[in-house]
Amino acid sequence: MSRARHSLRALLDDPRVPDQVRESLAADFQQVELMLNKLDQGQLHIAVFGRVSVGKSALLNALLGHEEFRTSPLHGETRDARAAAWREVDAGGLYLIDTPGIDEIDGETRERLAHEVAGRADLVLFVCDGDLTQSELAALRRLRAHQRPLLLVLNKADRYTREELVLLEQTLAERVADILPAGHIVTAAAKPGERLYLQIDAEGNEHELRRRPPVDIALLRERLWTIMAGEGQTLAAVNAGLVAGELADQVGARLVEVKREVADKLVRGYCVTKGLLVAINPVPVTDLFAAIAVDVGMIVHLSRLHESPLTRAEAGSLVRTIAMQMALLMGTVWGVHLLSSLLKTTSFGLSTVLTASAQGAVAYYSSYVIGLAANRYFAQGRSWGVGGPKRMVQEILDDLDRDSILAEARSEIAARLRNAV
Ligand SMILES: Nc1nc2c(ncn2[C@@H]2O[C@H](COP(=O)(O)OP(=O)(O)O)[C@@H](O)[C@H]2O)c(=O)[nH]1
Ligand SMILES: [Mg+2]
Repeated sequence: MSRARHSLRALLDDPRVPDQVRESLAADFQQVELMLNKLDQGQLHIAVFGRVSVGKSALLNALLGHEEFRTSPLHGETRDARAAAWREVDAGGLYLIDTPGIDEIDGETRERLAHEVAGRADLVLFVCDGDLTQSELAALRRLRAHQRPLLLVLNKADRYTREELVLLEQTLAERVADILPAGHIVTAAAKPGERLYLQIDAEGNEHELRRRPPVDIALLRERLWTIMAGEGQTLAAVNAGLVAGELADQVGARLVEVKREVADKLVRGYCVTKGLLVAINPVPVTDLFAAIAVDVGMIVHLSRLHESPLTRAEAGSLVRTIAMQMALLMGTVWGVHLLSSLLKTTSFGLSTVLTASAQGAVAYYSSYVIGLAANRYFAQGRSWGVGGPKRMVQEILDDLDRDSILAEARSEIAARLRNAV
């Protein structure tokens, strides 16, 4: 119980969860908060689930002892999930949750609701009123997959004779044999309909009488009491732990994704800086030094993002390793870089901006490759992988559409230059 609570709390307070992720998971986090409150207050939730008109609302009313939820022979009386405290059992801690029928709302909403109900409920009463349909079986399987404790309630028992009921129970037990453990089926009559009875009086005259058979939820009530008293809090804690686990997986996946996005933005930012630096700087040789300084800064920044911080010296040697492979693999581009760097001093004129941005674009491109390679290196836990740095740089170069990146870099740098002048 306290383990579950701790893991939930830890997740909520984890400073590594970026605001962006926190926002996109806001709904889930809210569920965690609810779950925490539930645990703190020792709350337990029992939810009904099932097709429309099987008597879900009626069943909860019967348990509560009053007409809390609206029931109707018409479709769609219950529109969303609602809760009521079941005080008879526990003063304030136990809630009964009514839900719409799984066939009275559209597919997407149904999935969401199923997920919500399954996520919140500590026990699900899957209600049916006869043999199970394919869609009921599918829904039952889905709940089971959520590892939710389930009871199958066969309601409207008053509509069957004793013999029919025995047979029906057997059929149901076989159908759900692979979904539910034995003994998880309970019969009930939440709101029996009127029946016609024949009464013969003292004179031997027949009278027709309309009577309602008595409500019969004794089995279900007894079952619920036992479960709640015996394992209620354990169920709640297990449930909270499961939700926390699911959430941790989701957060983990989102973190990886966001990290990739942030890293890409970061790399591009440095690329533009470097491109601009190279384009603007009038002294050609210092271009290269300044450019390397930018790359080193980028690597240090990336290493922090990956929570594996490097010193500038270490980052410098990483840049050298990658740049060396690049030089070997694409000597011509580096040649152009140097050449254009030399050319720049002599090409002052109308086309300065264009020439400068062309050189800047090359610088941008080389930084981009360095950034991608470093990123991969960090993502792999500071490893180049089996083929070493050469293979990695080769793969990155092969994957990149050089011309479009150069064009993009050029227009971006030219735009900034124009703004700057
Ligand atoms: N014969 C009989 N009818 C029932 C029983 N429980 C509910 N009903 C009727 O079934 C209809 C649907 O009930 P409701 O609770 O609104 O179903 P829900 O859509 O599952 O919430 C209503 O007309 C109820 O009176 C029962 O145990 N026996
Ligand atoms: Mg209802």
